[in-house]
Amino acid sequence: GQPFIWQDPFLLEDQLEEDERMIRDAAAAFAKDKLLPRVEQAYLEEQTDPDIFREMGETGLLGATLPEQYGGVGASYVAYGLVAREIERIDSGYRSMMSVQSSLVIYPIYAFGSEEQKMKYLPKLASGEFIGCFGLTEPEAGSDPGGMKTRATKTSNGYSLSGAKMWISNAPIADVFVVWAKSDAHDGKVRGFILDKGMKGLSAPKIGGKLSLRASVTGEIVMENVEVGEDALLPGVQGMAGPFSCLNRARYGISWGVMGAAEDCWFRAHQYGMDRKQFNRPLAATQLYQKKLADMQTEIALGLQASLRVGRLFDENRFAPEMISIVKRNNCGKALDIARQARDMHGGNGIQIGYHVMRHAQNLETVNTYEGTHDVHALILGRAQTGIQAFG
Ligand code: TGC
Ligand code: FAD
Repeated sequence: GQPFIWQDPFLLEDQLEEDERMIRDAAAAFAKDKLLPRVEQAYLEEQTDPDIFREMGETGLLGATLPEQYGGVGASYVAYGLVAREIERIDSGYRSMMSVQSSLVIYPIYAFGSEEQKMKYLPKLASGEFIGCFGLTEPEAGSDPGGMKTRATKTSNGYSLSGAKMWISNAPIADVFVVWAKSDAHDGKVRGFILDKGMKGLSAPKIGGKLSLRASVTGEIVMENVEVGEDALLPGVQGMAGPFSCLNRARYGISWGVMGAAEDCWFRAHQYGMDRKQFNRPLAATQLYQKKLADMQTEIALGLQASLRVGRLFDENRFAPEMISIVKRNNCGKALDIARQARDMHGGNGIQIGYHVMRHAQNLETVNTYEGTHDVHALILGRAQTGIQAFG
């Protein structure tokens, strides 16, 4: 019979295509060589190194699903998920930098942009020469982004944008800002605009003092009558379907990413339990410790299979957003539980930066909240089952 591989209980490895494994291996090597050596200092000092974007770009990890003509490698969405898993094995903040660039900046320009916009932005975003950010959330519109106040007002040769975005990943170091605003020239419908760093009236102050996701810089986007031409408008989409179709991709990637963070916690807790002795025996020889390891293994194996299934459906263009809500919600919630358990299983050492588990647990608090909170995804699924919308 088949020997049981405890680290890969359902033989996920067998279900991947050769080119998916190659991209995954490149991401894993990059994560180990370039990200792991930096993460502790970055986290402690709340410092984001912008060079990481160029290094990710060189390795083909930004906009990997883009066709080659725009600077991508035409990878599958399964491959994209595998990249997220490898990067988040190191830190959720690094995965955030990759996801925002790939799913929230490159994707909308590719899907909804003009040919001129694509040629101007996509190759440089894919190489990491440009850093991008995505402005949807506002101080008073988080779970309900349709309640945004940012406005685009028609001018003689374009638009004037005013408003404030909050909690925006990459914003303080961004060159390119994909911003969503209600446009008076389009019946107040939400439209997407591409803004460039340095435009008059545009600023992106850093939000300091985060106790989570400290290796990824977060900021506001403040727009005070920012004047743009007609060429800043994303022509191909209007309404909330614009930002939501980007979120579908990012949320799907997150469902893989958090499993990487959870695996890192699981493997570290496993090793710690084998090495550490109390009462003259390894911690891993106790029933309670083994039960926790079994729970971690089970949830991670199930979560990865679910993400793989959604990824395959994504690649066949047969996904429904509710499928993504299931895997985003459940995998984030399980990963957070696993990281908290792993922290506990490390005893006092578990609070130290060098043991990595508490950093993951802190990061996963953010990941459980952004891109639709755990409860908001429950309400999306509740609506799909009952036909009754319980949001407002
Ligand atoms: P609702 O009435 O449901 O829909 C409004 C319009 O949008 C369309 N739509 C979608 N289209 C594609 N994909 C989806 N997933 C879609 N969901 C909705 C829908 O068809 C409709 O279109 P139309 O043409 O008929 O108008 O919208 P609602 O306003 O009632 O929405 C409620 C709710 C809760 C589902 C939604 O607002 C929601 O998902 N809230 C969570 C907000 C969120 O996820 N924010 C994320 C901000 S970005 C971020 O966090 C980046 S962090 C990334 C990182 O650093 O890694
Ligand atoms: P709220 O919507 O105020 O929610 C607070 C609580 O109330 C939550 O528990 C929520 O589940 C609950 N709640 C809300 N509505 C309901 C309801 N109807 N029924 C029951 N419970 C409800 N946004 C971007 O646009 N771009 C980014 O790049 C980005 N990056 C981020 C990076 C970080 C580090 C963080 C923390 C956030 C980021 N976000 C970004 C914003 C993120 O998407 C929002 O924080 C998230 O959508 C939740 O919105 P909120 O913070 O306003 O919380």
